[in-house]
Amino acid sequence: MIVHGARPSPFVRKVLVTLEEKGLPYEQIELVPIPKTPELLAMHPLGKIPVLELDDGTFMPDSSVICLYLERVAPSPSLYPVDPAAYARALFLEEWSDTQLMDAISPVFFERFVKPRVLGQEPDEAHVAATLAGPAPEALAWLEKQMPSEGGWLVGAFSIADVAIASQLTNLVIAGESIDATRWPRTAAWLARTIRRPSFEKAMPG
Ligand SMILES: N[C@@H](CCC(=O)N[C@@H](CS)C(=O)NCC(=O)O)C(=O)O
Repeated sequence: MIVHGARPSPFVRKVLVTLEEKGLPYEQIELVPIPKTPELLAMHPLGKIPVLELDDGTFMPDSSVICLYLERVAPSPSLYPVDPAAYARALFLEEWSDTQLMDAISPVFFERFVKPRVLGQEPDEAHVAATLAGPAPEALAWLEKQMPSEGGWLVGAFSIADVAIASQLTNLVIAGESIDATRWPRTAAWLARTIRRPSFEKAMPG
C-alpha cells in the first residue's frame, strides 16, 4: 500500500499512525495538495490528502474511510471498540476532531508552518493570537471534559479517537505551541502519553 500525502497533514498522520499501530507495511509518497493538479484530482475527487493506493492500483480517499478499511484488513490490534455505544463515541470523537478541532486550531499551523514553508508567505501573528484566544481554548475546554481522569485513553482502550485527536493536536506542537497543563491538565498528560507511542514517533515529520 502507498500513502500519498504530506507528513505534516494531521489527516495523513492519522493514517500513518494507524498503519504503524497495526504493523502493516506501507510506502509513503510526499504529496502536497496545493495546487490541485489533474493527477491529484484523479486520485481524490476533492483534491485532498491522504489518498491510499491499494496494491491493485486503485485509490482510496479520506482518512476516516482509510482507517476503517485498515481495521478490516488487519483487525488486530483493533482501534475500534466492540461495545456499540463505545464504538459510536469513538467515531464521534474522531468526527469532532476532523471538523471542529481542526477548524479551531488549524489557523495556527497554517500561519506558522504552511505559509512560510509551503506558500513562501509571512505568517500573520494576529490571526494566530486570535485563534489562541478564542476557538482553540473553547475546543480544548470541551476536550478536557472528555479526558480520562488518570492515565488511560478516551474510550476505554487506545482507539481511533486517540489517534485522530492527537494527530490534530500535534500540529499545535509543531507550530510552536503547547497544551497548557495548568488549564487542561488531563489533555496535556494524555497528549504527552500518546505522542510517546512508537507509532506517533514514526509518523511525525522529521
Ligand atoms: N476529511 C478529509 C480531510 C482531508 C483534508 O482536508 N486534508 C487537507 C490537508 S491537511 C487537504 O488536503 N487540504 C487541501 C484542500 O482542502 O484543498 C480526510 O479525513 O481525509
